[in-house]
Amino acid sequence: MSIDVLRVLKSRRTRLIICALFFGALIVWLNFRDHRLRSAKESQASGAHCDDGIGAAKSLAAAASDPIASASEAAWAPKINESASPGPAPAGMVWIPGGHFWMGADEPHWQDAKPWHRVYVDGFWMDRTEVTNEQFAEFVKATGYVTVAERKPRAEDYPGAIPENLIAGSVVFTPPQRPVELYDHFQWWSYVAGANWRHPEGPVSDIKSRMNHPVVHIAYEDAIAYCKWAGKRLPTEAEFEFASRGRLDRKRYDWGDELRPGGKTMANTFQGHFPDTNTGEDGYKATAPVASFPANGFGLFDMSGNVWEWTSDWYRPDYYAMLAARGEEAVNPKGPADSFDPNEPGRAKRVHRGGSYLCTDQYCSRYAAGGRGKGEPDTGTNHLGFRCVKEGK
Ligand SMILES: [Ca+2]
Repeated sequence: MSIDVLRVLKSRRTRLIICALFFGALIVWLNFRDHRLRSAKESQASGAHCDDGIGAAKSLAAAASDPIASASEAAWAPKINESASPGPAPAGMVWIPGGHFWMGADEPHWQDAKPWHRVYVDGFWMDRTEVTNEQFAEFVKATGYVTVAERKPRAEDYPGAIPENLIAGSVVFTPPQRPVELYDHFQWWSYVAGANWRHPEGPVSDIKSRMNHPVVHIAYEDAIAYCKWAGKRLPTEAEFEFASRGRLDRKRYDWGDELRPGGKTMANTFQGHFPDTNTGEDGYKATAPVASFPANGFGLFDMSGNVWEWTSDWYRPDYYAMLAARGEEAVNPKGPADSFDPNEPGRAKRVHRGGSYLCTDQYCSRYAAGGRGKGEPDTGTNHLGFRCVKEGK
């Protein structure tokens, strides 16, 4: 440092300017911090998506405030088809008769699940449970299939990535040791090398005692490959919601309006303080064996909770508003033509449904009926699985 520069720094005027700049920067930083905390609290209050930020680790549809557009629509009554199943049930599947229903949710902050709109779906067969580790192992044994999480990421798919960082793995829920602010998803989601369906928490874990649990760390193409092998396909989002509501009309949960009717636990969700303290009050801190909780009105298990499940629809928060704007019932809707997530623009996502063992009213209550999730097709986690459906004809 030259003598001239030191002389300037020592001058009283310069010291005053430096002090002013320092306090100015401090005020800007404090404002920024307050803004982040405020945003985090608003996000909490608005029913954040459980999966927000997962894509980074590895709601726009301001629909009409009146959820049902007109009195004549309000009088419209849902109707379950009365047709019998078209034949004997394929192994492990249940006949879902299809019909006319209201799709959506009343939750005030779920803008992407509004407005209520009229939907018709044809009847279809649906897997009674989530696909289990045992079932997925049969598929892998028969086909030699290697899941996305088991493959080394290709350099061309991650331009600019350091080659040593392209390691096979998946995103794992890794709870912090103490309470944390809920705006920072990196506090509980980690990319773990070697995590995949055989090793849900990483290389040191296995599934030997979990063969009847839902398979996890399944990317969209893995789910498609399994369903195709089984002669089935993934459900559309509308099929999933029709099936999960189990003959009920616009109830908060798949089983009614009460979370725990008569004190009974109806689904595998999160109890305690999210994300640091999971009390496992419902008997499970992570996945449960499929069908550990009561079936819904169609005889389907875990349509709410346990693991999120892939559907075949692209995600857009304004899709329901688009359907409702047509002013007519949507018949067998298959999702929008493209995807848009305002929280992570540029990342195309498919819809997840049903919520998981990590869902809690403190952070994300999307295990409630009508709750929508979303995720990039190449990304599995240890709370995401799937089940298949089959055409009725
Ligand atoms: Ca589920």
